[in-house]
Amino acid sequence: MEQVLPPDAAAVLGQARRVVVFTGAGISAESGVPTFRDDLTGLWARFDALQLATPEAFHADPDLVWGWYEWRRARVRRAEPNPGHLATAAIEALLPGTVVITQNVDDLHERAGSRSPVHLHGSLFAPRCVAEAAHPAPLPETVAKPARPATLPVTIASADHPAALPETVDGETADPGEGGRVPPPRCTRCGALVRPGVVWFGEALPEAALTTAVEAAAGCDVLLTVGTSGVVYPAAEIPRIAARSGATVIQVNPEPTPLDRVCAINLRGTAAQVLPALVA
Ligand code: BV8
Repeated sequence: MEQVLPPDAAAVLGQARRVVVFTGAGISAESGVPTFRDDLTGLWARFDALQLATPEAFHADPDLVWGWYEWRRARVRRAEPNPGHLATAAIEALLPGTVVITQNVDDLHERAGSRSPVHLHGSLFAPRCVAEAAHPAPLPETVAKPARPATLPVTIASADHPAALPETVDGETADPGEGGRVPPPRCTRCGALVRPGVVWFGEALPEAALTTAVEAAAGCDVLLTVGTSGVVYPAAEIPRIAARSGATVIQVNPEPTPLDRVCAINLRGTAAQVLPALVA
């Protein structure tokens, strides 16, 4: 059935009652945070991000992968939220009940004022012990000191594994630059390696986050999909679930994506240009 395009995205949003904003790496691009499809630079230019963001890569070369995440954390710490993030927070303020769902592992939505974005792929700022699942019981008395002072940029407490990780040393990110391999710190509880608190390819998404996202997509009347190529699953199902549930899906992306065909409105522009116009 030929989609009858609603008159205007801002009007559609203005009449919406339950909105979901679904974001990908593109919303952070204008903050200077590279997307997954940008060419990697420096040491990592030899790799595809899809290769580095895997448990196998970390197992094979923890220093390389940890260094990549330190470099990314440093990039995010130096970045500022852009008008796309700020407009997303403005939509939440205008339409209470708006759910922000992000594939991104940066904290730019939070720093723009979004209250509790649903992180489907975890966070750069929540490293955790690789053996976390192995510590359901009270922790062993012996506490292995990290092999060397942690260079971790943030307080890395993990709810399931409290006080298991080295404290912040200097609060600053140890930016390894373009070519830095950085040995990951050790868990102060069990001595195992600390890993990035993100969901790697081949790993399951956090169940609660995915359930919240699916329920929000199935129950919204408008879903804004912003800055995602729509090819990473199961996250890429979220806009499709909204469309199947009868929501109006509006895409903001300068490029065509596989999501074009499920979108009632395709706004060919960048997040920082288009989103503020939607809430003006
Ligand atoms: C899993 C964290 C199973 C790490 C990331 C079908 C069903 C289920 C799984 C699969 C499936 N088919 C294939 C799979 C496997 C795989 C997958 O989807 N592979 C892809 C490559 C085909 N999925 C998985 O492995 C998932 N896990 O399935 O586990 C399982 C189940 C039970 C038990 C055990 C196992 C896990 C996927 C999560 C991977 N982790 N991130 C990290 O960040 O380091 S995904 C990673 O890609 C990022 O999170 C990123 O956000 C995400 C998606 O990319 P995008 O956000 O879309 O970014 P991208 O660069 O691609 O595109 C940017 C877009 O922005 C572009 O369109 C561009 O035009 C646009 N843009 C650029 N500038 C702007 C802009 N838009 C607006 N404004 C701008 N200025």
